[in-house]
Amino acid sequence: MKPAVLVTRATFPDIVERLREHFDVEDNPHDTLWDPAELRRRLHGKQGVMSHGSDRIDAALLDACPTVKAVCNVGVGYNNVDVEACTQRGVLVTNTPDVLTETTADFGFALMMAAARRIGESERFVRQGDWTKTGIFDMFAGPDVHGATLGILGMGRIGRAVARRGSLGFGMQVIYHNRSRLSPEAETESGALYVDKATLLREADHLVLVLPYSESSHHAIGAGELAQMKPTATLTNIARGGIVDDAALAAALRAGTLAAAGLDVFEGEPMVHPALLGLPNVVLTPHIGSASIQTRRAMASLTVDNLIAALGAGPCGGQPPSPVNAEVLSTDRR
Ligand code: 8YV
Repeated sequence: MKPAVLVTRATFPDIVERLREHFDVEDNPHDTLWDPAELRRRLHGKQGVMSHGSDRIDAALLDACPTVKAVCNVGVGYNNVDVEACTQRGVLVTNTPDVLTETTADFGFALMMAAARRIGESERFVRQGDWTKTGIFDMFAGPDVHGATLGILGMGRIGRAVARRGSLGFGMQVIYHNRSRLSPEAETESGALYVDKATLLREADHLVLVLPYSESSHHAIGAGELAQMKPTATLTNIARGGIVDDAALAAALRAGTLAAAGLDVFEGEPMVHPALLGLPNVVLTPHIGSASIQTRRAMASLTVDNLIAALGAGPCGGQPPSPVNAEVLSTDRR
C-alpha cells in the first residue's frame, strides 16, 4: 500500500500527478483554507504532509495524527512548524532553501527600489488621471538607490544575494548585521561590511530585513529602532510579519521620520494594519517574494523530492535533500 499524504494548498497539477505515482494523495485543488480542526481531520491517518506557511503544525496536531512521519514545508521559512515538537516525536521536517534565493532577492530589490523611487504613489497618480501637467521638476522625487548605503539585517542566503545586487549592480556601500558574522571570504563575495545593529540603523539609506522569524526577532524593528533611522531612509521587509511592529512603522511613515517602506509581509496576514493601508509612502505586496513561475515550480518539486525520500517511497530511497531536523533520520523512533 502506498503511504498517504496530504497536500494542504493548491499546487501545479503535474506536481500532484508526480505525488500520485508514489503516494495515496489527498489534495486541495480549490485552495480552500482549512481551519486547525479541518487540517487535523484531513491529516489523520496520513504519513506525510506538504504544508505551507498558512498551516500551523504543532504538538497538538502531531499528537492527534500520530502516523505522520514527515512535514515537508513549501518555503524556506518554517516558523509555522514547531520543529522541537516534531523532533521529539521523530517527525522529519524539511523546507525549500536555495531554490528561491535569487528570486526573493530580486523581489526585495524591486520593493526597495519601488519604495525609494515612489513607484506605487506615482503609478496610482497616473492611473487616477491626476497627471495633468508635465514637467513638474520635483514630482515624486525620492532618494537615490545607486551609490547609497544598503543595510541588511539578517545575512543568510537571501541577505547575501541582496548584498551582491547592491554592491555589484548598484555601486552601494553594503553594511549588515547578523547573529553571527560571515567568514572573510563570504564578506568579500557579498561586498558587505559587518556592523553592530545601532550602526546599521543609523547609517543605512535603505534597510532590508531578511532574518527568520522567531521569538527573539519579534519586533526587532519597533518604535525605538525606527527612531534611530535617517528620516530620508527606506525600510523593506521581505522576511516575515512580526519582525516589524507595523503600528510603529505606520506612525513613523506618517510622521515623516522615515521616508518610505516596502512591505511584502505583515503581522496577522492576510490582514494588513489599517494605518498602513491609508499611507501613500508604503508599497504593499501580498507575500509574493518567491513567486516567480520557475521558483514556485522549483519549490514544489523540491518538496516532492523531500516527501519521497522522507517516506522511503522512491525506487532507491535516499536522503531528503533539505532536512531541517536531520537528527531524526538517525533515531529509531521513525
Ligand atoms: C512562501 C516564504 O510564499 O519561503 C518562504 O519562507 O515565505 C515564501 O516563499 C511561503 O512559505 C509559502 O508557503
